[in-house]
Amino acid sequence: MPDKKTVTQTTCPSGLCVKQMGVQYGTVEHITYDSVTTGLERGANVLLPADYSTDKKYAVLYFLHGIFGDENSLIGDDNNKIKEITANLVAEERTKDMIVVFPNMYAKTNPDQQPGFSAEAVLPYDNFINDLVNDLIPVIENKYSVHSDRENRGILGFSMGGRETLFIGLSRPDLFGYIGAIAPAPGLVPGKDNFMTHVGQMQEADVKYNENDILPELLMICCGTKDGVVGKFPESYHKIMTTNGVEHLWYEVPDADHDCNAIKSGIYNFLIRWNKK
Ligand code: FER
Repeated sequence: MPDKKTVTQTTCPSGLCVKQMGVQYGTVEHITYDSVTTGLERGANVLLPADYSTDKKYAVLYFLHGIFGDENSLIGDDNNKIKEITANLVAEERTKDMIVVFPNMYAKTNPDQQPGFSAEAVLPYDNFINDLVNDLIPVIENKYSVHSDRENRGILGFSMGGRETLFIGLSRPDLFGYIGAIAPAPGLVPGKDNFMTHVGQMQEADVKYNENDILPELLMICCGTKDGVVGKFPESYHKIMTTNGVEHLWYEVPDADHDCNAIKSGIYNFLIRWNKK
């Protein structure tokens, strides 16, 4: 079983990123749902395995996009190899049978609002936790044949999605047993970068679980060594967690920028640790 404390394979093996003979790859369907949280109809994409069957129950991975993205960003970019890596790892029985949900993370209540680098413009991202918990998860669990326990509910995010993944994962360990942040963006805690000043979703001292919280099975953070967008912010989250005694897995992806190489590595290392028990 892959180690939950160290990473030995920092890049996604290339064989997992190509179509293999005898393996079938999933299909994507677009859904819409009425979001009470936002008062708007919202969209999501769902990657179903090729042999999806209501005779079985699947784990669910929620995969959150970066800033300015939407439900099409991650799965619509073939460089991320999401269909390939997921189906190949399932075929090798190295991860769970799963569906992957790609939400639109900009949970705005004003239809005219646009994302950007200001405190006000990022607020809808911070509101996504409410849409996810109260609207999207119930819709997914009603519509698809899926498990609904925390061991079978994972959350993974890239950049802005990584930051929200950490926020959601720290806030709701009762809901998510597996949590992964790929190159998480600044702003989880107060800080400043070239783009803006961040008030912080929480204080550094609160980047931890409460005494009575159930702890995640996996809390992973990774980042490319050449990330030119979020730089050392992911490492700073690792350091804060270490200071606060939060058990987690931190690793760097050699030579990766803020790009698909970090994403593929993160998917791979997350999924091989989210395996059958
Ligand atoms: C920031 C730097 C990076 C920030 C967001 C990002 C909201 C997100 C980047 C991405 O999603 O790719 O200061 O502030």
